[in-house]
Amino acid sequence: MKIQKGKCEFLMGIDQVEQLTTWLNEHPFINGVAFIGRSNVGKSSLINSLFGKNTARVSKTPGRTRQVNIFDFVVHNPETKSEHHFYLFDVPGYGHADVSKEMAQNWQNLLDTFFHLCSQKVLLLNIQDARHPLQDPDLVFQNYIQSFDLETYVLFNKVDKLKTQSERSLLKNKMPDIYKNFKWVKQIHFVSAEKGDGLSGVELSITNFVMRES
Ligand SMILES: Nc1nc2c(ncn2[C@@H]2O[C@H](COP(=O)(O)OP(=O)(O)OP(=O)(O)O)[C@@H](O)[C@H]2O)c(=O)[nH]1
Ligand SMILES: [Mg+2]
Repeated sequence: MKIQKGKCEFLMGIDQVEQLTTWLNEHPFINGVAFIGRSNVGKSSLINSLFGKNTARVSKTPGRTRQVNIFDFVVHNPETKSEHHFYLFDVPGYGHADVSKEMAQNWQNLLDTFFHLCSQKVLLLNIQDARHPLQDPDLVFQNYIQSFDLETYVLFNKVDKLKTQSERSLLKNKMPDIYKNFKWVKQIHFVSAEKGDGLSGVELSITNFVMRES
């Protein structure tokens, strides 16, 4: 089973709560995946690496993805030679301190709407930074998200930035804490959107999930 790279299509970006409510109410049982994580952690980069080069916009400045971006993606099943369509969501990053109160509130409202109304058959991929695991905004998000009962996998991105031995052993030492903390999470992956590390495993997990739920 393979994600058909280059066949992922942008459907729309929604930044209004009312519009998001309407869209989600009209699509109650859809299958798909949602990428969520701190601003600048590499959600859009991961989407591009997994679904095709120019799918999502990658930012130089944090906080660029201000809307819920919705895409259609295709999984090819070589056994049956069939193609299956699913939804992909690029959800705006949380925990960005550098925005106005009003904007932060709008983000929170969008996130609340998204998680309250999104189909139970959507897999949540929570992206975190491999250099800074278990940061405050991630812990807050984790407490928040657990009540929604969505299947969640955590991806630690930017492992390519762990260059020195001491950086790598810092992460290694935190592993027992990480696994203890993420008992409620079904899978943990260590990846690099830039170098491609770990992405074939993530692709397999995504295709397994969406095909199982469809
Ligand atoms: N070294 C390295 N840099 C990365 C990796 N993934 C993303 N980046 C860089 O991190 C920055 C932010 O990436 P984005 O993909 O825009 O992050 P985002 O989470 O979508 O950010 P927002 O949309 O603002 O929430 C960009 O400069 C990327 O090039 C990675 O695996 N390794
Ligand atoms: Mg983004």
